[in-house]
Parts: sequence; structure tokens; C-alpha cells
Amino acid sequence: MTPHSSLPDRLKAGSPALAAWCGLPEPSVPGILAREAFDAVVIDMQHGAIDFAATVRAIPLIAAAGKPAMARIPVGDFGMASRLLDAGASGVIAPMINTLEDARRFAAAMKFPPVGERSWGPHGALSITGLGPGEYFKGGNGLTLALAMIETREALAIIDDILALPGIDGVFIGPSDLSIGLSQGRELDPVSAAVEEALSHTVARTRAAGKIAGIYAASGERAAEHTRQGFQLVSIASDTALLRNGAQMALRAARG
Ligand code: 3PY
Ligand code: MG
Repeated sequence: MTPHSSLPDRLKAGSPALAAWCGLPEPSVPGILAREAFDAVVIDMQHGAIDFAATVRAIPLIAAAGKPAMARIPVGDFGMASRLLDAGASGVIAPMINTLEDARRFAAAMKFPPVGERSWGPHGALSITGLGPGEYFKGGNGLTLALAMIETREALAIIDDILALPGIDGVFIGPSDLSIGLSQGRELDPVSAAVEEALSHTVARTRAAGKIAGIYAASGERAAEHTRQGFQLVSIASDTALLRNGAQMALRAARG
């Protein structure tokens, strides 16, 4: 995948994409992971410690590795979604989209009129895509990916309505929050039977709508299960988890 063509089209057409997931407050980390065999890199501004200025520095590093940069915004921060696209992000993941109004507001921030209300100012996106202003204005809505996170019982109940909204390109499952929601706050179990059932339902409904299904996976093994289930975009672990796993493996090997 490259940052220069339509991310939604490539995800619909191609084999499942595996994304790195970065939250450390240092732009070189996503820049380094973009050089590995990931298909895309997601920067997590909801739970990660990385701020907007560091994310804006990371986006061209990811693009320079020929990969699309994506970001997850903090809950309800739809103004941030437009700013990330302006900086050259190819896609935005919005957490906790629990009502149709949340989804509408997210889509409005992500897409230019007449689909949405995105305001003009794509300073980084023009240099990353190589498009002129007129071309980017005409094509921008199709180049960028708007994924609404399904992480509660309420969201799951209206998934068809969310998927039907123009400007929403697909959904992205947060299995941990979903497990909390589906158990009515009783447990955190992202591999519970209730979550598994919700995942099959999500893939089926998303495919029926002709849109994109993504999910967060806590490990490579779990990511492989999700690609087999039919998810088109799967993020793996996190930079912190990769760092800790690598450190633990090296120490185990060193100590025999
Ligand atoms: C979740 O599992 O709830 C997520 O948001 C993944 O980061
Ligand atoms: Mg979550």
C-alpha cells in the first residue's frame, strides 16, 4: 500500500492489511515501524501519550516509507479528525461512536461537501499525495478512510444504520471495551463468546453494506484469527507491547 492512492479502495480490493499501533510520544517510533512489513501505521491519540504536534511529525515519516498513516482520535474530538487529514493522514478511527449523531458528526468532519462539512486546508495532504488543490478537493473524500469504532452494546445495535451513513467507510472494533459493554461491566475479556459472536455479526453486516471492517488485535496470533474471520484491516499489539515483548525475549535468551 502507498499513501498516494485510495485507502478505502485498496482495503476493499486487496488482501487484509496489518497495521502497527503506536502510542509512545515519539514520532520516530511510527517512522521506524513503518519500515517493517506492516501495511499501514496507526497512531493512537486516544489512549497513547502522543500529541498532535508529534503525530504531525510522524505522518511524513510513515508516508516516506510508502505506507498510509492513520490515527485514532480522542473520544468526540472530531475537529482533530479534520486536522489529521489536513496533515496528511490517510485515515481516522473514531472511538466510542455510540449514537447515529456521533457517527454523523464524525463523517461531517472527515468528508468535504457535499458529503460532509470538512473545511479546506490540506497543507500536508497535498505534499504527501502529490495532488493539486482542485484534484484533492474532488478526490479527497475517496482517498481517506473514516472508521467508526463499535465498542458498546448500543453501537452494535445500530451498526447497520452507522454503516449506511454516507461518509462512514467502515467500522473498527475495540474488543476490550466491547467485552466490558456486552457483559454490562462485569468483565474485561476481549476473547469472550459474546465478543466472538459480535465479531461474526460485524463482518457479515459490514460486507453486506460493501464497507470495511477493522479490529484491534492484542497479538499476531489473534490478528491471524481476525483476518481469517474476514476483517480487512487488523492492527497488531502496540509499540509498548512490542518493546516489552522484545525486551522479555532478549532477557530470557540472555539468562538461558
Ligand atoms: C478496545 O479494545 O476497546 C480498543 O479500543 C482497542 O484499543
Ligand atoms: Mg476501546
